[in-house]
Amino acid sequence: MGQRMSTPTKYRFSFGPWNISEGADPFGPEVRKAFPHEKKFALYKPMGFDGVQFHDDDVVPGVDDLTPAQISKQAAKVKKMLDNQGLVPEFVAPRLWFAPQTVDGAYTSNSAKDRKYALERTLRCIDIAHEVGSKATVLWLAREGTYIRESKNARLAYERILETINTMLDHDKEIDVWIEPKPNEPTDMAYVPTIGHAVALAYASKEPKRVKGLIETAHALLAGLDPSDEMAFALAHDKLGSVHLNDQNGLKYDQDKNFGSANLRVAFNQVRVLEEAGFGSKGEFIGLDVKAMRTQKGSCVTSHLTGSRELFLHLVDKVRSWDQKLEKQLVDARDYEALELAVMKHLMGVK
Ligand code: GLO
Ligand code: MG
Repeated sequence: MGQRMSTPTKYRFSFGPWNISEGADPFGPEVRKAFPHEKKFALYKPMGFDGVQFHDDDVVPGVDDLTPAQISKQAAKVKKMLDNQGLVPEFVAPRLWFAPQTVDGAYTSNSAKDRKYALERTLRCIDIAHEVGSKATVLWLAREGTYIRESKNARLAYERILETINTMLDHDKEIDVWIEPKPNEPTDMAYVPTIGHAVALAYASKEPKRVKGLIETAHALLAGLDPSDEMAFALAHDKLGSVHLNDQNGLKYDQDKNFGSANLRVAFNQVRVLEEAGFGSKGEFIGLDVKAMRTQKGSCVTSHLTGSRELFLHLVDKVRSWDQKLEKQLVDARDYEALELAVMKHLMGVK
């Protein structure tokens, strides 16, 4: 697997308040009692998490209807709450998929008025990130795509996304932009479906160093790609801002399953690639984006989060205890059949 880092990384973990959900899905309502955000913050540390991922309206509910002064006051309140708990706001992402103005996309909407809304909301989001003490904003380009190919001009759409990124970079020099690619859902075909697209946008932007990617396991799998290769590509370009570790059982709706639960070996390889590159040693978080099963009882269910974190740490042990000499020997001999069996036995704990 190449060189091992000399000092083992002490991993820090993050998740977003939306990861503690009430179990609604497109076919049925909530099945668990809602749990207020403020109460969620108190859960992080005891669960072994230090970072909070935010949407802009997780920090400032009803952001569209508030004045800049009101927004700033609420963001300061949340900052204090985080400081009190010793928590770090990892990023703040504009929620550009909820409002009526974003039905046909945000930056790529065919309506100039709606594109203006999207840009203004994004710049407010950057202000919120700044106020709350975060260094990054995330663009999950939820509705930047189409249901039918003829409805938008894709070339123009990519130009509009790039123009937006440049405006964001100008707006606040201290906030970096991380793009979270996803190939589909809620649209049929999304723009920026892979990390390759995101990295190309980064290099095309006016400040390539400040534009990175956030890779989610399930999104890479939905694109038919291997998440560890996607991560390796970003790492090779120093463009991995963060990760959303979870899992996905085949090509269906975005499942956000527990990390490693569907593809243990694929999960092992993600940890292997992150470890080898020393990801996390500069303070990067291991972010989770996992959804509790709707069947799970109780108010405020969190075992999907603690379980995914625990699984990650077990896989770190597996990566660190992997026999690299044997790997080298088998690679040199080009005996990949033996290498495969050795990996599987290692994962199963069989000698
Ligand atoms: C949905 C995305 C979403 C984002 C979040 C942060 O498929 O994974 O959960 O990660 O909104 O931008
Ligand atoms: Mg995600």
